[in-house]
Amino acid sequence: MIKVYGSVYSRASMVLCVLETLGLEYEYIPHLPKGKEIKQDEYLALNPNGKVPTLIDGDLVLWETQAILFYLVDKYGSGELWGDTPESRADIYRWSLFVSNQLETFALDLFIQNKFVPEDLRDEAIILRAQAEMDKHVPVLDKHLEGREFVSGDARTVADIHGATILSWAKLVGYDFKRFPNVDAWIKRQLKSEAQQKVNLKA
Ligand SMILES: N[C@@H](CCC(=O)N[C@@H](CS)C(=O)NCC(=O)O)C(=O)O
Repeated sequence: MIKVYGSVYSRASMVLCVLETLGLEYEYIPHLPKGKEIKQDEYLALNPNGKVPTLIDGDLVLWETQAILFYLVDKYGSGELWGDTPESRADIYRWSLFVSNQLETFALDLFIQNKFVPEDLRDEAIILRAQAEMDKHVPVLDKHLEGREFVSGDARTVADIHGATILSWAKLVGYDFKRFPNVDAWIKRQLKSEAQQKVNLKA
């Protein structure tokens, strides 16, 4: 059976959300990002980075969230959450990689600074840079999402689960998405999805 090491409070939530959407059976093995077990030899033998998530499927041991997500929909999606042509898959890769390359670091910086760093120790330079980068790139997504429910094609794909989850980190700590209503609504749709609700119950 597929095994997922990680935590609902980590990037593993995206993997769990894809598994739930596809209705696959899996074993969830809770490992917290701050936990000791991900730095121990047994886990490092699976993922030498000492980070979550890690997926095991038969002989395959896979780390890096996007690689796991793309693997799952390619192998088990039967078209669901995935594209059926090179062009449609390229578009899914494009929007997912756009979020990870242009926005992920900054959404995470905002989340960490505001959630985990005491107010008097927050790094204003990191926060201002993160806000500026978000303000630069989120409008591209907002314009693209005008009149669209999904970021790629006309059905939910792995790019919606991945992208909207990452941007939700910034939303959780008050980044003002009201200026970008299409993105705001897109994130809300992801957070309310049935699969995401099932993932939340594992917390
Ligand atoms: N690029 C990696 C990043 C993995 C990552 O940073 N995971 C975090 C949790 S979301 C973690 O395990 N942090 C623990 C640490 O860095 O010590 C991926 O997408 O899988």
